Order: sequence, then C-alpha cells, then structure tokens
Amino acid sequence: MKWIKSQRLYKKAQELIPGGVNSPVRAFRAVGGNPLFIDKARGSKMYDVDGNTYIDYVLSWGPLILGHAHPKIVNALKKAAERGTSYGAPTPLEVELAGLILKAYPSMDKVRLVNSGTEATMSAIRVARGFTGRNKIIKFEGCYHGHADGLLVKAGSGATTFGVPDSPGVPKSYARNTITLPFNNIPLLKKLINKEWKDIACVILEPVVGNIGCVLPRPGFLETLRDITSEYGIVLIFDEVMTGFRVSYGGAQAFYGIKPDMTCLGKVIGGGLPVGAYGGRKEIMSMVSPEGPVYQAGTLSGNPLAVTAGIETLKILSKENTYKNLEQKAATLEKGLVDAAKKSGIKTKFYRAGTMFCTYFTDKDVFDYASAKLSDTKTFSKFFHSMLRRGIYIAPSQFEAGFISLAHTGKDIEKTVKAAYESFLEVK
Ligand code: KE4
Repeated sequence: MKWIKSQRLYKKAQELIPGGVNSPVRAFRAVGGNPLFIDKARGSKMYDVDGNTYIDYVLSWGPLILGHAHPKIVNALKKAAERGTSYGAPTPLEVELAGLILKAYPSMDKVRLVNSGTEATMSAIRVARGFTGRNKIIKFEGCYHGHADGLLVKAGSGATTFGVPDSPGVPKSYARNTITLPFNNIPLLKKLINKEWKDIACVILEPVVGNIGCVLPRPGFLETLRDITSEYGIVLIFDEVMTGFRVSYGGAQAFYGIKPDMTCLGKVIGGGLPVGAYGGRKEIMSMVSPEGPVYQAGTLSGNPLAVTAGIETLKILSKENTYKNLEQKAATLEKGLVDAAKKSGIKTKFYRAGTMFCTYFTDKDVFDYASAKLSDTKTFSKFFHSMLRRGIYIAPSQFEAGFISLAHTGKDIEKTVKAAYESFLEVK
C-alpha cells in the first residue's frame, strides 16, 4: 500500500484545520500514523485517494448500516435536491420520518429532529431538567454522549460525587452538576441515588457502551436502573445514537426489553447525512418549545435531504428478514475472529450486540471503563496497521466499536478473518 496523496493532503489539512481533521478520532492519534483521505465508497468498500481499497468496518462510525452509496438512497437524494435543499419550514418528509421513528420506538410519544447526536443528548438533558426542576445528571464512565459542556466531565476524585471538567473550557460549575459512576455497578448507583435523588434530573447512558469498544449491560443492570429511576421520579434517558436501529430495529430498548423515559437517536436515522433526534413520553416532550417552555431550535433541523436519506434507510431496514440477514453476517464474523484469535494463540476478548462489536487485546473480562482500559492498546495499534495493510479498515482506536453492514458479503468476511489471523500472528 502506498499513501503518498493522503500524506500530502494531511500536511496541507493540518495548516488549515485543527489537527487536519474535522473530528478528533479521525486523526489516528490513538494508533499512530497518518489518516487516510477517502476518495469514494460503495457498499462495504472504501477507496482512498491513493487508489487503495478497504473493506470498511467503521461505516462512518455507525450510520451506514446499509453500506456506502446505497442506490436507493442516492437516487432519492438526487430527486430531493432538485426540489430544493432547505426551506426553514415544515415538510411532509419530517412527518414521515417522525412516524417511522415513533413506530419503531413505542417508548416515545413525540420526537424532535436535530442535526447531530450531541444536539440530541444536550437537548434531552435540558428537557429532563425542565421537566423535573432538578439540576444534577448521572452519566457513566466511558459513555460518550457528544461534546456538550456538561457531558465532558470525569468522575470527581475520591468520594466526591461531583464531576470535574474533562476538557479545558468547561466551567467547574457545569461539571459539578454531572455525577459520573462506573457502568454496571448497581451498589454504587443505588447508594448515590438514595443520597442525591432530590436534585437528580436524569440518568443518561449508552445501554450498550460503544465508546469504550463494546461493553454489554450485565443482567439486571438496566432493569435496576429502570426501577430506581421510576421510584425517585428521575428521567431515564437511553442514548441510542449508536445502538438505535443497530442493535435491533427497535434499538437496545427492544433488545433488552426496557422502556426509557426519553431516547436519543442519530447516525443510522440520517443514513449518512446529519440527523439526530430526541423524544420521549408526551408529558415530558410537551415541555419542548413551542409547545412548552424549554427552548431548543435549529436552522437545518429536519433538513429535507438528510430526512430523505433517513426515510429511505429505515424503509429498507424495516423490511422482513433484514435483521436476520444482518445477524447472520455479524455472527459469522464473530465466529471467524474468535476462532482466528484462538488458533493464533493471542489473548483477546470479543463482545457483540447485534451488528456492533469489539475485539479487546486482554484476557480479562471487560464490563466497564476501568476493565476496558486494561487492554493492551500497543498491540491493538500494531493490529490496526497490520489489518490496514491487508485492506481492512477498522476503527483507529481500541475504545471504539466496529460495525458490519447489509453490504458486507461472505467473501468480505472470509478476507477479513484471514487478514485477522495473519495480523494476530504478526502482533502476538
Ligand atoms: P455526534 O454529535 O457525533 O453526531 O453524536 C455524538 C454521540 C452521542 N452519543 C453516542 C452514543 C455516540 O457514539 C456519539 C458519537 N460517536 C462518535 C464515535 N464513537 C462519533 C465519531 C466522532 O466523534 O467523530
């Protein structure tokens, strides 16, 4: 593989854009080396500016569950663009997408479209605070909900329950309202809520944590969360920006049978264009302006092109057998990767929920942020580059999830498993 044009572009990009990228994780900082600049993509494949081909398991960090440039979506977008790109006025398309979302997520009575996952979670938290009149929020270590100030917070040191900023620019006063707990830890959750519930507006979590790789909820964790938040009038927010329409058509809430009070969506519902959404029970969503007093707005919210891509994506996903087909691909890949690791003798742990998954380079169970952090990131980085040289594009960080799409073929999976076996041997 040669990457001359990517390197040249990266050098130029760094003079114009912070870090040369428009989102930090794309810069390959966690694995070293230079990011690839992509020329085009189709189906399961991505093609960089140097003409190299990759089987893609990043899929734009989740949205492209149908694969790249799906013909139905491309054609629908061409037609939509000819009708105009934005009106700043309501359209029938938004009504159609809202209907598709609410049908798939019966825990939601109403939904508001926004432009990103960050906007969705930021807005949902504001509404939960407005609805309860309380100020504090609980999140879990390692869960990422976008870059709103109050969410860039890490656990306070020692016994203090108050958060401290996890990025410059976040005032301490914001961080103090965010309490961070370890994922899957029921005793600590119960202890904290019993003590602080009077000023806790909401608990927000990724029901399957895709931002530390792929960490599954332990049996009873989501159920306890649901019971204790109901008991104390705390709004339970499922951030399903990544798990929505990914873990199943009805997301993690359908997969695990838990009904949150509010849900945040993104990624898949835009089919690769910028769409986020938040919704919930009608008495909560009636707080949202202009129906209610909690303000939230957006020039391009419900944008006709983005919504068209979302509608076409959900229509295809809602077809009979789609998730059976996706599950068959994901299970085949899982078996291949687990067998390859075993055969190579390297120690790994593999976790999967629907079509999102992660291989950790560790021989210990991974069930939260601290245990995920024990994995060997140096070996992961070598594995990443070894796979890249073999034409397999996985997430450039041990702490990100991998995704498979409807476009990945049996041949793609075979090639991936073979490359993984060779790479495991190379790095062990
Ligand atoms: P966006 O603002 O990036 O659309 O969504 C934020 C967000 C919210 N909630 C969850 C569970 C998410 O995973 C995300 C964004 N995910 C990252 C990948 N781990 C997006 C990639 C990036 O930051 O470039």
